[in-house]
Amino acid sequence: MPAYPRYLTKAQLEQFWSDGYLVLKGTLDQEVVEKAREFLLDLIPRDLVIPDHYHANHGRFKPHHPDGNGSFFEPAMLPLMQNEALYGAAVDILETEYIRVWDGSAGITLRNRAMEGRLQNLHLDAVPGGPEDLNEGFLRTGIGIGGCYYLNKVEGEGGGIHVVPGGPNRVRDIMLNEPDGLTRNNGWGHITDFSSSMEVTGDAGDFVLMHHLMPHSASANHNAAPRIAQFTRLQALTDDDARLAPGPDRPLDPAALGALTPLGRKLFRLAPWIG
Ligand SMILES: O=C(O)CCC(=O)C(=O)O
Ligand SMILES: [Fe+2]
Repeated sequence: MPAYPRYLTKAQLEQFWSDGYLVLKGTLDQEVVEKAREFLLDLIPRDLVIPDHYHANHGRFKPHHPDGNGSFFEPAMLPLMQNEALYGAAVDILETEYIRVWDGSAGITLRNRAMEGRLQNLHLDAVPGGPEDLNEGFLRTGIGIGGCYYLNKVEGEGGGIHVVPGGPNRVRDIMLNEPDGLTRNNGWGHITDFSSSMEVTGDAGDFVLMHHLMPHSASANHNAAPRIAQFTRLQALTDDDARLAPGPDRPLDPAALGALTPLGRKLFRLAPWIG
């Protein structure tokens, strides 16, 4: 009897390892979706004066804190990061219970009919640190997973994230077998090895879960509804790291600390997984 999957179906796990991504349907309750969406909409100033520290490109807005940090760990956003269904999927994919959560940034794409398709180069958000990471194990379960919650319905040409089905397996092969595997495609920030990609549509409350070797990109929104998304990433901890509790990269304020579940405390590394 194999240890995994425990939470995903066998078919979902197989699909993840062949396509490199999976849409987890209905991971969030409607009330959670609405609170998170309201929180993110409130980050767009009513007078539409966009702060210098926000990213704003081609109709896509990425709010940041004035110090340049893009993580939003406020109580309205925490149910997304300590979500049981996403954690369960991560356990099955990363093959460990000891996992940390990070990112927590947001991306809002407004209707902009001047742009077509991808708004960015196909790229990876996480790359191996060096030749020591170029092994099958790290490139499968070590590099982690990440993706976005849709907080509104995302229909075709509605700003959904673009992915390359099967991309992570092809990227892994290139990294392991080509002499320039680490550096090609501009260090994987501007991928030219693959040219076609597809938009992932979904409903409010879905999570588009991708392997970190998935070439991906934001896309243009031709529809009336904004594309409101939050990004959550998960990475396996070693057993040694699972004994430690150094806390998250960005500290949580008292209200956020009070909104954490026991699972959330471990995912944010405020409590150790072991001991
Ligand atoms: O907003 C999206 O759909 C994807 C954005 C993205 O991949 C990025 O900014 O790194
Ligand atoms: Fe990205």
